[in-house]
Amino acid sequence: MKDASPQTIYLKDYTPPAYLVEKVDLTFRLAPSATRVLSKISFKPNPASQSRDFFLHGEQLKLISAKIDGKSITPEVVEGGIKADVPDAPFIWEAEVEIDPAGNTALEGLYMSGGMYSTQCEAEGFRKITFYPDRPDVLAPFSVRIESDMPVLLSNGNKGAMGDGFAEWHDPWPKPAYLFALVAGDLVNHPDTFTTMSGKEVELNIWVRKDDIGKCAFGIDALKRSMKWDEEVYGREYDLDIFNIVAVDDFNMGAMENKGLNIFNSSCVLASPATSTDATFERIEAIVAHEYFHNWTGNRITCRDWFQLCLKEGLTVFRDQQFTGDMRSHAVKRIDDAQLLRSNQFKEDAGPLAHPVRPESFVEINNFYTVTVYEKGAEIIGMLKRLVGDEGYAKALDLYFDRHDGDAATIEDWIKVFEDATGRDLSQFKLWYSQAGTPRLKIREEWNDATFTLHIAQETLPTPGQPNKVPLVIPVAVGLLGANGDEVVPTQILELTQAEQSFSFSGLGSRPIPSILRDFSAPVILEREQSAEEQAFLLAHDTDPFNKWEAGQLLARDVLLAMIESGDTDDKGYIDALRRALRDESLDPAFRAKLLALPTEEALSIALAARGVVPDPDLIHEQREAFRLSIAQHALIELSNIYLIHQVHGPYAPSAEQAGKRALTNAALNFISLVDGGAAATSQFAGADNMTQEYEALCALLRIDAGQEELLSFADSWKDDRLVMDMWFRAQVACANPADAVAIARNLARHKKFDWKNPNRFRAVFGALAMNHAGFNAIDGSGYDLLADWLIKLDPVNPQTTARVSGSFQSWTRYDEDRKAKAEAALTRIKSTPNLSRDTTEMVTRLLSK
Ligand code: B3K
Ligand code: ZN
Repeated sequence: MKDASPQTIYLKDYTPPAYLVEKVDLTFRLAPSATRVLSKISFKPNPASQSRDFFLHGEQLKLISAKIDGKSITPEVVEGGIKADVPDAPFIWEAEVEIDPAGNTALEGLYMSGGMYSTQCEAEGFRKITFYPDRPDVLAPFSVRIESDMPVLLSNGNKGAMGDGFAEWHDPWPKPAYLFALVAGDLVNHPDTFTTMSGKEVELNIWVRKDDIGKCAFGIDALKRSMKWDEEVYGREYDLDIFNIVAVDDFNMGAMENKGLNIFNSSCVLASPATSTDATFERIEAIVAHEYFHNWTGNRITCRDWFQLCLKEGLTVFRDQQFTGDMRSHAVKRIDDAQLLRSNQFKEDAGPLAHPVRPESFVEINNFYTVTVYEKGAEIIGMLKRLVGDEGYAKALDLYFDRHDGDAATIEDWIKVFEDATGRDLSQFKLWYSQAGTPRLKIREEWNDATFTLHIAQETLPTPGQPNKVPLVIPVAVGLLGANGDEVVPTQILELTQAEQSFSFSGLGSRPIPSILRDFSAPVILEREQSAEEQAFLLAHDTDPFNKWEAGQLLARDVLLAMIESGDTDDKGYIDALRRALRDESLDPAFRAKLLALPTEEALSIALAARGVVPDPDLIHEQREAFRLSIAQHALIELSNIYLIHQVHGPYAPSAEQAGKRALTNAALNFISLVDGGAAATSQFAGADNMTQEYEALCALLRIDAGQEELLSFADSWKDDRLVMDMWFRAQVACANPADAVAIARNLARHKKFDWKNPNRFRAVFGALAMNHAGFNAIDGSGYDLLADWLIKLDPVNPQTTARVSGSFQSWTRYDEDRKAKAEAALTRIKSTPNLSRDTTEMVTRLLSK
């Protein structure tokens, strides 16, 4: 069977399926290189379609036999599948195919790795399992029988008959094929139960390899908290008798929300204090929640086509963000989300990979599981909520679940429930889904006659395929502060709808200081002249935690930009302001840890490019390091105090409270290490009784070019733990001095434990290299060349991971001519590789398009 050749798919060409599926029966006779899949599928003509062409997707399948209504047929083999003549009435399709799970290194479809079988079908992997209308708008109940001598045999839905060498599963909820899953292996379970709001007891399990059984408790607890939260906050109850999670080592992404059988990258579910950092615990909590929340936003209500991906992803990310905020700190979560959006999504929006939250065309849909679709998709929902208010949002969501349960829905359906629930016209707001690029708001202030006016102009720069932009609806949360720090006008939402607009506040006794875009109320860039005094004032007095943090960031950014652009080393009062904030014990430690994070080199590079300056990665690194040293020297008292006072004593817990303290002390440790030669970090490493303290100390040492002994002892302690060894690989590249980063990555790729076919390990080295800004962008092009070599090597094995990591080149046009020429040569070399996958071809073509 031939794979589909590269072909562009357009949203505007959507047509409903010609045939619907009423019921699917599958039997799997598992064998590593020759698994047989028997399918029996009830089809009926779709009254909503004019077409009577019967086409089933299928790739890399060996057809053994096919029947229609019990009569053998020979289907016509076409590009990407088969065609057959079928009756113009309901009929039964039966087929037997053979597939090769052991040879499936792409990790899409049914594959075998580490001795177990597992699946990944989203977006279009089911067609590698059997012939089927593999599109999200074809929904059906599935019954599955697995025949194998593996001890544990799992699929979606509720348990059916089980016996020696077989297991049957039945999923009563109609679902698209992308939510199908099967797992077979020598696994053990960490069991639990959850009683739903209507009193139904649900069996819960996390299935892992024997050695990992001690790493499941946190994941199961996160699952139970997610189930409860979705009942309490969204009124959503779980709908099967059982919910299974399986941990898999070789997995292309974080996790997958298959109905009743979530499959997780083991790095996103397995945790223990000795082997996982606080950041990992938090990430696991969020991903477990995210996948669970998909049961309603994604599974019960799915997407009509893959252009609507943000319908399930944007909403589910928004829900997991709310959950994390409720479990931990809303203020810190908002800062984290804004940082991620700015560093990754704004970058995507500013480069050759920019695309709308709802793209209008694609070649390979896997290339569109992006930070734009996910995170900007979530921001759009946050804006909607701000615009219609909490009550309006709750009403709209209830209507969405009532109206669309069981549907394959669209963004139009989503917008319509908000319009119907709130009476608001959202036609202009909807442009957020179709217009790519980050809006820039230029702010001008005016003070006149006791009236303060904000003049706001919005502009979005052209992006690929979209030269002309229109004004969007932008909720700008604004509060006004008096000179003594009092809030004279509390937060209100200004609704920007035009290219230029003015908003006045009258009856004020004196000129206020505005706090604009509170809580990061919209995913936009603010462009305004603001004095260092005003920034320091807001850092000290703003009642909005996001803008308080933001003021510190802006102040630091402006100092750093001046250092980079003109060598001006005046810190403009930043260090004093920072010291005051560090001493302020009324501030949450987790929040103070955020204050201590300087803008990243990447962020500075973006900021320079936005000013029309060609960034020099080496200079950015050098100046940022110089500033870090200056902070360490001048705030040493505060940093040392913090390091002492906020140490956590007693047994480790991954709680927000303890994690906040460790985040603060470890942020301080990174500065202290610049002046104490690594003494504190060395002793922290030696005395650590949990991975957060151990790993953070190791990173602090690596950042000052020390820690070689610690690296050895770390590897020795953790050589048998895959996930910890991923961290060992990653830390060495991510924390390396940029001058050494490429050589370190090159050497690590020769290490005997560098299992490059494992996506986690590959990303640990090459994902980390791309994150080492000055290292990856080395002037001699060695970073680009090394990455290109490895992408070319990985592509035939695993196109999806290759394509994803190729995105590391997305900012190549930002730099000087030398670097550009080298990056272009590396990309061209990838593009001209014979038989390059469709995934990677699409990515490098987009990266190279000017
Ligand atoms: N829906 C999956 C991602 C599938 C990616 C396919 N390349 C995980 C998630 O977003 O929850
Ligand atoms: Zn998702």
